[in-house]
Amino acid sequence: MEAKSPNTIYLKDYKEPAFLVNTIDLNVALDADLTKVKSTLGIMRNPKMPEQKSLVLQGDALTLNEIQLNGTPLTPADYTLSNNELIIKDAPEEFSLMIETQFSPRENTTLNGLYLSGDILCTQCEAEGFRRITYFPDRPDVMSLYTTTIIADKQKYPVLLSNGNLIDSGLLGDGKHWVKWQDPYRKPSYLFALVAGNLGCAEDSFVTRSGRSVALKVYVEPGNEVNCTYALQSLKNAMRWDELRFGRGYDLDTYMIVAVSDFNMGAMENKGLNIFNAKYILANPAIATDQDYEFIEAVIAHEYFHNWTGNRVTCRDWFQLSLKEGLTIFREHEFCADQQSREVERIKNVRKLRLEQFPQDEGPMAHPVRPDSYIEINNFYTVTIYEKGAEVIRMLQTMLGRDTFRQGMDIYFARHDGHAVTIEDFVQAMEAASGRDLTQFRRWYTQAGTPELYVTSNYDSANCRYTLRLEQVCPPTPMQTSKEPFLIPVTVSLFDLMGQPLPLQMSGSLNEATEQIMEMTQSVQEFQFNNITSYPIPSLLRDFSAPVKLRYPYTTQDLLVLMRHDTDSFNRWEAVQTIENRLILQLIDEDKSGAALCLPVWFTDAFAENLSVRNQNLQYLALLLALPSDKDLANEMTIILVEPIFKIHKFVKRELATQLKDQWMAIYKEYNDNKPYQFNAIAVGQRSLKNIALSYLMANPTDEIRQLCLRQFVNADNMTDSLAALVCLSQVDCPERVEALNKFYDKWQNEPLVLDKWFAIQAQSHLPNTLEVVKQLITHPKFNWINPNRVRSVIGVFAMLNDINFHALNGDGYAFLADQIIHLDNLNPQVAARLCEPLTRWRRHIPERQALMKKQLFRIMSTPNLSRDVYEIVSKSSG
Ligand code: B3K
Ligand code: ZN
Repeated sequence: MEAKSPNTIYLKDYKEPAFLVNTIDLNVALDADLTKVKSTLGIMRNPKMPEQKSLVLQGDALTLNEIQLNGTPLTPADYTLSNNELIIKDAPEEFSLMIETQFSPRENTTLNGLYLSGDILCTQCEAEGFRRITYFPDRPDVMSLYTTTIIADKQKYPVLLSNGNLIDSGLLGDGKHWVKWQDPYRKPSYLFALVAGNLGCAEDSFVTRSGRSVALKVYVEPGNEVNCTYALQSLKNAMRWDELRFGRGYDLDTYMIVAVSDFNMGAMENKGLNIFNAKYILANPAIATDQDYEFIEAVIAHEYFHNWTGNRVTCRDWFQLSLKEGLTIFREHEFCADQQSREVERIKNVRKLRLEQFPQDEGPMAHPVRPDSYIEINNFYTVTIYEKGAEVIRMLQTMLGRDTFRQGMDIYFARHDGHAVTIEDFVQAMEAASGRDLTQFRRWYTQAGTPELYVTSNYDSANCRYTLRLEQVCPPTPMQTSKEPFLIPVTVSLFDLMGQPLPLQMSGSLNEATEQIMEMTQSVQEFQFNNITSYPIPSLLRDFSAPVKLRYPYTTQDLLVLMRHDTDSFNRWEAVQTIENRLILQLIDEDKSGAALCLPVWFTDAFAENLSVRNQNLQYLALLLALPSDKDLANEMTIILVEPIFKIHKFVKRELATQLKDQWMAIYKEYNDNKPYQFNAIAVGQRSLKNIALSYLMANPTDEIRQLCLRQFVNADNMTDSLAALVCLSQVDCPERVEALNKFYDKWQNEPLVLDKWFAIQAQSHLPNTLEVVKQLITHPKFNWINPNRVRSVIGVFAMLNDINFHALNGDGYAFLADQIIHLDNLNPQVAARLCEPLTRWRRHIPERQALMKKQLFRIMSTPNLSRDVYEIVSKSSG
């Protein structure tokens, strides 16, 4: 842990490394209590930085045993050793450096560096974990060739893995064995990995386009091999897809993945040896939901795609993080769209952006896709770097067209393979492919904040001319008070009142099409369309063509036409969302003025219309039928009114449940067909529709409906249906709820990933005693502070997904969260820092809540020995 006021790191201070490490030879004598690492570095001066003479190596929580330069031991007079650095002044031009360090993996509860997960020893080095293993220039622009020898007890650790190829192994006398791995590719230290343990292995193989056979190996706790089939299939799909879509093949003979239980995030793309949170590997219908299957496919593909976007071409420094993360999320989204349903995938991606990234852009942690500064880099693995970064890439593809974009990618790989580069290098590759000047587009990388796009229209029927006036405004964000206009691609179509698309002729263009891209470059700009012979309704920002907030004064009639006829599936869904958001906000106002609540007939009728159109993708239909969540609604309000949102949302859902009860029941019966579980788009669609019907029915539950729900819970052959029923029951105070929760616990108490769901469901309940329940849950024998999945399933879920209880006006929810953050910060700062987020959103709440939230932020702030992680978030948020 650090003392207070840690340093800020600035992009403008970037300097190339003074020394390069060509080779690193690691010798790791593993022991859970005391591991010794001998690291031999082949070092030379960076010819580009001749005037810098000191070799600076980072280290963290290490004991230095020995250091030798060209075989001669150094004495403390030859170097400076501080808490975090080992500096050798006046190092020679070229030399070999041997360093021996030691540390205890068992005591490492940060899950950063080398640590124990159960009985498995494993590593996490991104961003700065390698310095917890040995002293090293721990920065991504130092790329080296790694050879790793691992020595360990053979019985405890029969499997010993590292990056690259196994080149040798042997037995030692004292019950130990050793292996030697060599990675033929240069890599930065953040991609180093090592795993040791008693592991089972599920194997498969993949033949590349060039005819090479790659062995695929997924290592798991023995007994879990049978639950890796879907992960392996997803990996093969991802490998094939990257060959076809981007011409990228795999480059080693083996691709290894290890699943561990204790992991700070989803997974890690270490070269040739991914390490995964077991949650994103293990699946069978009884333990994993449809959503779990979707996540597994996405995360497996994401880490695989990093092999090119991240590993082969890596980042020069951590300010460039979105270079690999934004681009890889974009590739992941495209892959998932091709595997499952493009229309559903797009809606899910945009919802995540709106629910998580837009609020970040409005809060104290707002930062550009390429930040200018940070205190703790781990705090910058954000939805802005990832999701907004992906949207920025998507805009390039939209404007350049798929083929030119692909050429840009080819140029990027050809120019930079094997190097550590910048976002600027990426944009230049796109410029080279397209011949376009992307100067203004670069502002998406440097300016934070979500632009608001105000659109108005004018139809001149006499001259058949239609004009759209667009105005962009980007609110100030920390350190950036005024913004230059962005280049915003706004995809548009026009529909007549009957819903027919109109041919477009933008002035200056000869093309006639029904869809065009308006490239907005000014703060205010008009676009004219000629020969528009009937009154048009604009469908704007089609497929969500830019990460902005669109404001257009649609009438309800306009929205109903778009809901029924828009040819863009995203905007059809968007029309429904807009209708519902508006209606709920209006009912909130009416309720405030004391009027009796009543759902307008036109709305129920329109809703019922969607309910009856079932000749479409059922997963998409389920999305159409889901009301905006409390969080969606909160997003629409300047000041969030927690209780009114909760009350009116519940009212609308209950009304729709009651008035359309027969239709819901009919849907439920039609799709509750008891067919054996299958995971494919059609079956997933049927289950989503059935379960949304169930959730409406349970919004106004009779005895009979509760029994039906309980029956689904008990009889389901799969976790999706069983859990959907349990979620419904958990929101109702009834005997069936208790019965189901107990049954679930009895059945799954020894399956950690399933037990996480049991914890989460209770933490998410809207019932009024939930905070008390949550306090009990963190003292439950199965609660475990060291396991991030478990911590998130209780504390994270309560604080992030249970607004009505977390924001209780007595402030108890906030105090509870602060207590847990303070406690956890001593164990795992990365996870503790993530939990701070709900408290940082105080500006959007009513004054009473603001005061209560700030009080807790100050309390955390005044805790001695805060980690850099928590310090950064809390100090930036409490002002
Ligand atoms: N690159 C890792 C994230 C590392 C996070 C470090 N705090 C996983 C991913 O984005 O694929
Ligand atoms: Zn990633």
